[in-house]
Amino acid sequence: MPPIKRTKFKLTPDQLLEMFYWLKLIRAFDERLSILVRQGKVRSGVYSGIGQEAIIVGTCFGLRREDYICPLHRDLGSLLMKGVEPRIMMAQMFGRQTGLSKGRDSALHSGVSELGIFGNTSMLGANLPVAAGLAYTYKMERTDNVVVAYFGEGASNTGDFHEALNFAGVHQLPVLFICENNQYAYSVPIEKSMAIDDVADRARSYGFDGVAINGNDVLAVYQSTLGALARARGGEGPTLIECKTYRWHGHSEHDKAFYRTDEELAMWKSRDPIPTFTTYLQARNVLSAEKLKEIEDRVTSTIDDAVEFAMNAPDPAPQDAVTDLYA
Ligand SMILES: Cc1ncc(C[n+]2csc(CCOP(=O)(O)OP(=O)(O)O)c2C)c(N)n1
Repeated sequence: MPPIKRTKFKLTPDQLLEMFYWLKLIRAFDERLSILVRQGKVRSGVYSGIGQEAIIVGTCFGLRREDYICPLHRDLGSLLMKGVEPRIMMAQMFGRQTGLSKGRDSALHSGVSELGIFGNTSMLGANLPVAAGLAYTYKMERTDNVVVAYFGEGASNTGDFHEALNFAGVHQLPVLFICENNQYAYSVPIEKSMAIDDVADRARSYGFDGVAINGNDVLAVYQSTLGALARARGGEGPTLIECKTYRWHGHSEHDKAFYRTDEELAMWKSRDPIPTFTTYLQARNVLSAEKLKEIEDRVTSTIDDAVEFAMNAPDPAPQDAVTDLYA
């Protein structure tokens, strides 16, 4: 199979700044959630995506509203980028009546069909056959919409992953499989769960391409995504993009991650996607000191507003517990 061709792209300064805003917003959202958990204000499970933001921004930036995403527990940022208001997302995390699921489930399973967001499933890998099914629908409907499904390297060891990729390969479906390889599945390091180095290699068994890229480089992620989107929209089938990254926090906020070393964490923090992109923008005179302050202020006020909204939002009413259970 020939290697995937590099996709040329050009982003305007405004688009680059928009990417930067999203990186900062998603980071700030997760950071605030982490504090709220420690304060006992958010009691839902929180699975921080800090350190992995470039994957979400790079993959969501080129999407249309009609494209579907199938996010996982660490991908709250993808819901924001797909159009969920930060206030509503925060109310969801607080389990409020004004949240996406109206306070009736664990905060992580909400979907929004009008925005093209499939609700996360708890069973690892189980979102992938659903993604393939959605892509099959798009193919049957002869639209050029695409499905983007996220999963960890741990989930790539489940049967559902292999069935989904096989089905997508056989039917040449318009789906992007985005692996967020953050080196650990809970406490299990990748070398204890896989006998190969790259999850991307698994795609070839199912008749399509896989690439392994630097998941902390937002432009590299965007570039690979653009190519994969073009192939999917053009009827050329799926792509697996493995984004190598690292999660800075434990598996969830209650996990102190004693199974890894301080040196390892420090090494990955030195590859933080945000300063890398900041330097890139400053070197090209896209991000002035004033613009940086403006974006940081906007991020802070958006998060403050979201928290205030969520803190003051009503709890769900007991009598609504079973509303909407049946279609
Ligand atoms: C089928 C299944 N097995 C085990 C679990 C428990 N579990 C939840 S998250 C997780 C680790 C996930 O690792 P990975 O897929 O690499 O994603 P990450 O959390 O690192 O982003 C495990 C083992 C589960 N939810 N589903």
